[in-house]
Parts: sequence; structure tokens; C-alpha cells
Amino acid sequence: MPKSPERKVWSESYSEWFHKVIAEVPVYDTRYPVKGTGVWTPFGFKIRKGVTQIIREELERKGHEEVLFPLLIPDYMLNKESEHIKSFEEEVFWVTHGGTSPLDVKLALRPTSETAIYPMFQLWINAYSDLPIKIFQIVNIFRYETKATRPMIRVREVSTFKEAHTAHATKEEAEGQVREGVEIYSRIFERLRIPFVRSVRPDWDKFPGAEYSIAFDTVLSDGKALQIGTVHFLGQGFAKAFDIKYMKSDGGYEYVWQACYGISERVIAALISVHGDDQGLVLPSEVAPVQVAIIPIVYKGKEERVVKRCHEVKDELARSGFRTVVDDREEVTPGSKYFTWELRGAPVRIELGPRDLEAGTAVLVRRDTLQKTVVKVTSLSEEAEKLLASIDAHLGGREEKWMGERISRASTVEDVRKTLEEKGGIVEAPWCGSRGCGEELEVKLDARILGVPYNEGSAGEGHTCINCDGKADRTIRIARSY
Ligand code: P5A
Ligand code: ZN
Repeated sequence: MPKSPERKVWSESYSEWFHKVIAEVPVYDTRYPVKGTGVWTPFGFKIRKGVTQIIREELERKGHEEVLFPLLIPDYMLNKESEHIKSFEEEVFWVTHGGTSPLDVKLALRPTSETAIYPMFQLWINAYSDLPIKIFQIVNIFRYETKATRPMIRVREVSTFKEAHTAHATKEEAEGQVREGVEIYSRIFERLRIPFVRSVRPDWDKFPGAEYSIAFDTVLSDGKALQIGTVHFLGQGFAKAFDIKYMKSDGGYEYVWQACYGISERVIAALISVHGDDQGLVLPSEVAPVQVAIIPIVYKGKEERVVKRCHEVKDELARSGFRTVVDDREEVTPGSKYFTWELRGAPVRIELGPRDLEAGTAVLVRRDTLQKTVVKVTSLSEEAEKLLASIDAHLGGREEKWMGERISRASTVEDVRKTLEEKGGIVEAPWCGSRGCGEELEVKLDARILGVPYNEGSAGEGHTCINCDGKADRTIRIARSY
């Protein structure tokens, strides 16, 4: 069958594909007997580590410092900010006993850490010189999700929750921090070649306790949107609830201004989903646990000189900084080794046989298009380097284009419905801005309002709201979503 370099041949059964790939590689084992949890396998953990490494680098580059807070939050702390607790109440797991003795103070498993971290901010912040604070942690959190759970995408133990929390002297600075958070996340997704749109969530869907929330959404192969990260402006709400103040130069006190932003293993689910194909994982080079898989073309492990040469090539590539392995399993045919490394998403495969040894050549196969080239064995490092760069560029361009084709415009409710049904993705339409219209649209279309475009002009101007025919002053984004 000719291999298509285009994205997805499996869009009809995306969910099945996803479950199959994460089980077959394997990346993540869903058989652990607690609903909404899963196990990162050795290979899955390596992908996860590549992703968390990128997250750390991008946050640290902008002055965030890593910390580690306790998992347990006393009930009186969790309850301090009223909007926050109202919304999380039904999602909290509680620890009520130590052995057989009931605890005096019930302890929550953190559903997110505002209420764990901010009481400590209250202790750490006294003077203007204590600000700003910019910290993050990568931890597990627990949410008793009642919607259908899905591996990595909607779990009850989020095992890879990166949360950043900041405190500032002024509103301007905190809102500047929100913009920086958006830029940091954009960089992270760009490095992972995950396309996204950024929307200001509608008021009724913002993070509980926030003044506004900006969300990143991508579109998966089945046309449904997935929220892969959020940045929140918290204003002074938590600062007032937790009494976080600093002394100003005039001797008076001012509550701090705050921002927070979060990403989870959903990003890893998106990474797998947007790039993968019928052969399995396709990974950008930065996060591929193995970048170059070397396959000796020998049968029944014979031809020792070929295997030896493969190991020499491997050592050479490793010295040049590649993550590489020789698949020298005996009693496994080269064909099934190709299958293994395609499934695991190794960007480049090198095939080396007896004839290559004579000719001083090697065969290079790129994972994204499965195209083969023959190169001189002496220039393998340079060729592999070029190929990785070309694959990364191709993945970026391909996903960007695919996503671009799934952002449509519509001017009537019927248009929106038709687009959602026929090609899915995100539909933009003029909106009057009223909550009533937004909520009616969600019901009528069985879809979610993602919000208005972040940082773009108000393209809805001069049109009429698709729901009420009133004057539209903004664009609304609508999608079926996870
Ligand atoms: C921001 C960090 C917060 O919790 N507090 C600290 C803020 N925001 S959030 O929108 O509620 O979550 C951040 C991101 O985490 C992902 N996420 C999940 N991933 C998998 N399973 C879940 N049950 C789950 N819940 C949230 C989302 O990508 C979200 O944007
Ligand atoms: Zn309206």
C-alpha cells in the first residue's frame, strides 16, 4: 500500500486507535484496577520525561523556580476561597482516617494547589522586595471526575500536573505575567509541534476563583477539540481570602495580584494523537526516546560483522549526541524490527546489511513519510541530523495545515451545525456577547463555547449574533470537545 504523508487515515476510529497504540507500544497501561488511573510504562515514562523537560526549560528560562508542596490540604484551607470550593466540592477525594482513628481535621487530596500554596505565600510575602514570586511544581493531583474517564485525557489521578503560581505587586504586572504564561505555553506546544488556538473562555467556564481564563485548544483527528492548557488571571481574590499582603513604601498594605497556569498529561495524549498514524507513534525528535533505531539486516542473528558494524555506527551516533539503539534481538526478523520501531515512533531508522558493508552505504528511513534514502556510511551523523530537522519541520507544517483546515467560519446556527457534523473542528461565528445566547447555543448545538479569540481583533463587528440577531461585537468559537 502506498504510504500517504498526509495526516490520519484512521480518523473514523480515533478513540480505538489511541487505546490500541498506547497499549501496544506500550506507553500507558490502563489495567490498574482504580478507575481514572493508569501506569506509565518504561517507554511511556521516557516520552513523559521528554515533555516535562521541555516544560521545565521554558518555565525556568523565564525565571520560574521549581518547588514541591504536600499532597494533603486541610479542609479549612481548601474552603477559604468560596468560588473555588463551590466548584471543586464534588471533585475532592478526602482522607478521613489515620488507620482506624478518625482525623480531627479532614484532609483533601489536592485537586490543584492554590489553597496549599497561597497560605505559604502569606508567610513568605511581607515587603515589596519579596515580589514577584514565580514558582511551579510537577505533581499528581486528584479530581473525582464524573464525566467518562479517558486515559491521560480525563483521569482522576492526574499524574503529570504542572502548575505555576505567581504573585505580584501590581495588577499590570500580574496581567503581564498572564501574557508571559501564554507565550511560554505557546513555545512548549510549538516545540512539540502541537497546533493550537488560544481563546478567552466565557465567564461561565473560567477557572473557579479566577477573573478570566485563557485556554489552549487543539483539534484531534475525530474533529473534537481538546483543552491542552490554561492560564488564569486571579486578580486579588485568593490574596484576600488568604490575606496575602505586602507593605508599600508609604507604610500601607496592598493585597498581591496573582496568576496561575496549568498543563497536564493531556499534552502527551495530544502529542501522540496529532502526529500518530496507522503504523503507530510518530514523535518529534526532541521527545522521541529513541531517535535513530539501527537494524542489522541479518537472519537468525548470523553475520556477526554486520552486527558489529551496527554497534560501531551506534557508538559514533551516540558520540554526536543522538539517542540511538541497535536492535540486535536474535530470532526476530528485520521486518518485525521495522514494525517495532515504527510503532514506537523512532524518527529515523538505519538499515545495514552485508551488501551495505561492501558498498560503504546505509539505508535511512524517515518515520513520518517512510521514505528511504541510501547514504554513505561515513556521513551518517550529518544525514541523520538533517533528517531529524526535516521531520520536525514537516510535522509542524502538516499539523498546522490540518488544524487550519478545521477552523471554519459560519454565519447561521444551521451553518455551524452542518460544519460540526460534517468536518468537526472549531467554528467561528459572530456573537452578541450575552451569556444567554452562549448557553442557548451550547444546548442547540450540543457543543461547547470555547470563548473569544485571544489577542486578535473582534472580527464579529458589523455582523449580527447567530443566536439572537442582535448586534454582534465579537467572534465566538464553538466546537464539540473532550
Ligand atoms: C492552573 C494550574 C488549574 O487547575 N490551577 C493550577 C489551575 N487549571 S485547570 O484548567 O483546572 O487545569 C489545568 C489543565 O489541566 C488539564 N486537566 C486534566 N488533565 C487530565 N485529566 C483531568 N481530569 C484534568 N483536569 C484538568 C487541562 O488541560 C487543564 O487545562
Ligand atoms: Zn445573541
